[in-house]
Amino acid sequence: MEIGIIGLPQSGKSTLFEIMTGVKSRDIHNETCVRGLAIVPDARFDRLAEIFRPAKISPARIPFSDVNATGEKAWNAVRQNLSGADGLVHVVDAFTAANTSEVMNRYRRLEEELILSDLLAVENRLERLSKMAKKPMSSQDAIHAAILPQLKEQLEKGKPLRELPLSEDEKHGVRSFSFWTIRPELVVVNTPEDDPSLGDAFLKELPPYVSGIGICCEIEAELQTLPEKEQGDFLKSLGISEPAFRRVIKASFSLLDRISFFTVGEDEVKAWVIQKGTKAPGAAGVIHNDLERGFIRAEVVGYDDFIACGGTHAGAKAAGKLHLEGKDYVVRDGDIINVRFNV
Ligand SMILES: Nc1nc2c(ncn2[C@@H]2O[C@H](COP(=O)(O)OP(=O)(O)OP(=O)(O)O)[C@@H](O)[C@H]2O)c(=O)[nH]1
Ligand SMILES: [Mg+2]
Repeated sequence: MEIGIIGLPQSGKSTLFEIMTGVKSRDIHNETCVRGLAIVPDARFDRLAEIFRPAKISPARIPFSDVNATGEKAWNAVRQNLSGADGLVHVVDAFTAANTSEVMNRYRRLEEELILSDLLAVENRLERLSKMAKKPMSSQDAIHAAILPQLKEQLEKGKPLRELPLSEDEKHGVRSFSFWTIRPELVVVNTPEDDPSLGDAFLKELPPYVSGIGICCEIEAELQTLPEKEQGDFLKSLGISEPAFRRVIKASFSLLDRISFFTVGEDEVKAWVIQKGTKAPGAAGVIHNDLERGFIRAEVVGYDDFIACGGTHAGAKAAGKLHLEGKDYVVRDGDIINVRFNV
């Protein structure tokens, strides 16, 4: 799981990356791609940590990648380093823009480049397929020949592939292309310090299926240099309940269809990240292979039930909210789980 940060040169990609991960990307000069983990803000996790006061806390984290390359090499570096990213954060510079249409043009410029790059890949492949039309096709060739024409049509309309209603099988069939525009994308508009309305106006003009968030990276970077108490006061003075970078991380997390479940105890309270729809043994396997191999049952209580029952397992059990679940149980976001296993 990984989120790649993309954007035109000097749009604020590294600044955003640094705020989210704490890794000073711009000070690292010998790596073209810097990776860092961002803690996923989760009020439920914080509450559980408060209740258990464990020796160790381990919140959910997601990896972000920031590509440090400029000039001619930049596009190749982005392509090489981000082809494995599952989702994209597209940073758009509004802090040097005069008006909304300028921001929109910048956003479109990169989107169009990505669409064109995907279109070239599709056309190349279709051309090679047409040249070998008389030879027997491999199953991979047949899959590509069946799916690619509709992708081509979509891209020729100037539209991203993610808007096509492709089945999971079809997506799987074209996985090896690492298409840019098939991956989920979050637009982050970097707004001017003195005029957040410019970012808001741009976000309103985006089509409804595009998700976007406004942030002023400059202010939030400054905010992080203050002691925690002063950070809170500063946010209050701006009438903001939470810094925008936290919303960017949360939205990136949801972008990938991930959810978290928790394991709790005096030793450790930990949030585990799984794909939505994962069944109990698969979730157990994220904790440890042995737990999946020797899975017997999972003791499960939903977060809200747990809190409503006084924040203890005894309370949840007495209220009939602690369930024993088997191999077919689909884990829900916020489940507190204890795996029973035998190896
Ligand atoms: N005024 C203002 N300046 C910003 C903001 N965010 C970033 N900058 C500045 O813009 C410049 C570029 O920021 P970076 O974060 O390095 O941008 P980048 O997209 O990583 O740049 P490249 O990697 O060179 O493409 C830096 O000098 C930042 O300090 C902002 O919100 N407001
Ligand atoms: Mg950079």
